Amino acid sequence: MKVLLMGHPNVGKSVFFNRLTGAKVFESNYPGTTVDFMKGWMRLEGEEVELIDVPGTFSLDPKDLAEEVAVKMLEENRDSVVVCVLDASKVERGLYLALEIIEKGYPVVVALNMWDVAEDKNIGIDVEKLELILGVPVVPTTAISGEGFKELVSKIKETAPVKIEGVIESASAVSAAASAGKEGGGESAAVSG
Ligand SMILES: Nc1nc2c(ncn2[C@@H]2O[C@H](COP(=O)(O)OP(=O)(O)O)[C@@H](O)[C@H]2O)c(=O)[nH]1
Ligand SMILES: [Mg+2]
Repeated sequence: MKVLLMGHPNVGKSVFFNRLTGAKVFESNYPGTTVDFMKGWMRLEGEEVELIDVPGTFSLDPKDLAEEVAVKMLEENRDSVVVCVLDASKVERGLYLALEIIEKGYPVVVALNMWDVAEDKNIGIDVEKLELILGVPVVPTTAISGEGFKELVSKIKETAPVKIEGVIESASAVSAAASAGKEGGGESAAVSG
């Protein structure tokens, strides 16, 4: 088993990597390219597990060489758990990539990083509702302070692949409940602010 850190550029993947890995880390170029990535090891329930800081990508439909490498690394590591790092202050933008990775059948943990920034901007995210919709663990994190990391790490071995059809069904159910709630004056969107 390996752990892949994936997400858009500038969401905090490298801060995650540095916080999770020990002293032994390697920087290498992806074979045949100048695209570099970091590889290290993290402790997971007493086991040393390889952690890869995958180049940032907006989607699994690559638009440049770095994105191509990101997609290849995902495909070459079928036995991986993917920690999908999203910027909690721009959560809608990152969800598409998370859904694409879930759809490919990888076990995923979603990190809502930059939680401190989201809080400063008064962006409220209903983490439980998002978890209910996605069917995978969702953990608020602030990588620069380490907040949420203990919980995040504990979810890596717990997560399992989910069917995208299930995600679509639960999203429809939640949105139906939200419109019913609105009629009654309630507020049920997963993201507000
Ligand atoms: N406020 C805040 N800044 C963060 C957080 N995580 C990362 N950063 C900062 O965001 C920038 C991008 O982080 P980096 O790890 O290089 O992003 P990457 O491109 O995904 O690897 C850096 O300046 C980090 O210090 C966080 O949770 N909160
Ligand atoms: Mg980085």
